[in-house]
Amino acid sequence: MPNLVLVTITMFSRKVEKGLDKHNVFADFPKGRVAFFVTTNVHKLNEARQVLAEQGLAAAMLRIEAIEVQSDHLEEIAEASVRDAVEKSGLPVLVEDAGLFIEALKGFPGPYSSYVYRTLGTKGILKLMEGIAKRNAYFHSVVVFHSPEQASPQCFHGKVEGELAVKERGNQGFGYDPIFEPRAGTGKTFAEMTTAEKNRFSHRALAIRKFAAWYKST
Ligand code: ITT
Repeated sequence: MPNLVLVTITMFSRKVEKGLDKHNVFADFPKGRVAFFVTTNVHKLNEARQVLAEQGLAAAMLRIEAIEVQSDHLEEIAEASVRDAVEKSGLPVLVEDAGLFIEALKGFPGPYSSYVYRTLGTKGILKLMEGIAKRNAYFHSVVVFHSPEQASPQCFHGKVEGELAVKERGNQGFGYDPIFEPRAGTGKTFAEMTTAEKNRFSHRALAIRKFAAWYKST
């Protein structure tokens, strides 16, 4: 296992060192077990990394072009990606698929959150919601772990209920963070919170904590 980890760190550092704060990414490597997180999103990695560190686990970003199937279910999308990532890397890996589900829009954008973010963006969502008083929404995260030794992927879910803001607020975080206020918070949007604050409430932190508990027990 240690050799495998070292080889992977070298591959990884060549690909991502430009876009990332080296200290953040590499700080936890020597601590013990490593979770290889297949993602293109540095913010997701950073959030997961902090939660995993609380549990004494290290996180490494693995940039693999894993397939993303079209489906109405986050779990199906994440499972297909994780199987593909294990096949391509030969490593035990973690994949996450998340989405924002808006009740007044019958769950839209949900599993299409990535496409909708790239096309309509947060401003487009606010436009669709203009004049709508019922603003409840939730984020759902599905974290899936799979490894070459495992028969089938293991799924962990996290959900956070909240409200859609009327205007974008805050400049931290990413994606829909400026327009989402978690109900359990103090009225701040996720983008008005530090990563540590967001991790107290977020869908991703919940799912990653469930994964960490399971991973440590295996
Ligand atoms: P991957 O490479 O891990 O797939 P991604 O950014 O495409 O990174 P997802 O498919 O899981 O991540 O997320 C779908 C979209 O939902 C994404 O484009 C984000 O804009 C948004 N999203 C996911 N999690 C979010 C969060 O915690 N806060 C705000 N927006 C989020």
